[in-house]
Amino acid sequence: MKNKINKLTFTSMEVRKKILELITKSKSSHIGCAYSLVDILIVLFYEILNVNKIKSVSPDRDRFVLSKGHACVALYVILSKLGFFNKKILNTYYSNNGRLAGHPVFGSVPGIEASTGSLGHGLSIAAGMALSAKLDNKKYSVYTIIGDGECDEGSIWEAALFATHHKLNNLTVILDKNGFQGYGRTSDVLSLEPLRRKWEAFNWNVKEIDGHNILQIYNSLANIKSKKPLLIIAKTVHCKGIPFMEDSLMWHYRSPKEDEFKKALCNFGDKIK
Ligand SMILES: Cc1ncc(C[n+]2csc(CCOP(=O)(O)OP(=O)(O)O)c2C)c(N)n1
Repeated sequence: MKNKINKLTFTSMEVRKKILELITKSKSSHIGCAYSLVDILIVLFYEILNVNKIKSVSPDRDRFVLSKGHACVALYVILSKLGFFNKKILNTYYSNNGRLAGHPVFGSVPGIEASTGSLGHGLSIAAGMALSAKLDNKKYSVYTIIGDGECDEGSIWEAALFATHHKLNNLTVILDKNGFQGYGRTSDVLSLEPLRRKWEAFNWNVKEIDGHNILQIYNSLANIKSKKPLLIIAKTVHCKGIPFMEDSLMWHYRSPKEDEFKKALCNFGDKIK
């Protein structure tokens, strides 16, 4: 397990470095919220999801929906590393007529199961997929990542009701609790607390983890046995991995300037390609 964790930690550094390069080059946004979910995405795609079935679009594949679609650059980097599409395509991120838009588009590249970005909808889509699995007697599982600010959307709570009503124990939601949304701290804009008790009141099984601790992420996702849908509240840090950019709202929308890019790059050392 120790080796596995070291490998995944190394991969997360590689992914973070590539995200930094892509966001800086394209002058796009959302580095903070892409970095907060990198470790979760890596455990999902390298350890939990049946990736080969997803690649071959098997009807039995697990489904993953990135509900907080604005963080999709992290997903693109991981999909390209896993061979879902040619790495050259990655360099067209955010460019005119490119396939990798600033928000995920269903069918743009393999591995994107839903168009998201308008917040509050990914969980409903995932719940529909989970219900579909039940109706078709299929064994696949459905996973989605939502943001804490995204929980301001009423549709999140409608989907939460729907999932327990239909006993969707094949549905896992990971809530990336980085404490920010577009214009401020989530606690200042619209407080969600007591968050755990709210989801429990909606009859969900709830776990709380450190969203950057690879072992905790893995343990929370492996061998899930529950009669209810599962919500994992992952406490994360906005822009985790670049200390001078961590936990600052600025990095929701701003992209690094040349000097900031160079300073940020120092965090990754020579071994990270
Ligand atoms: C329906 C909707 N309203 C507003 C936005 C603009 N928007 C993009 S990201 C964002 C913040 C979302 O916060 P959170 O879900 O906590 O994600 P984070 O970026 O903090 O990871 C907002 C408001 C949107 N994409 N969709």
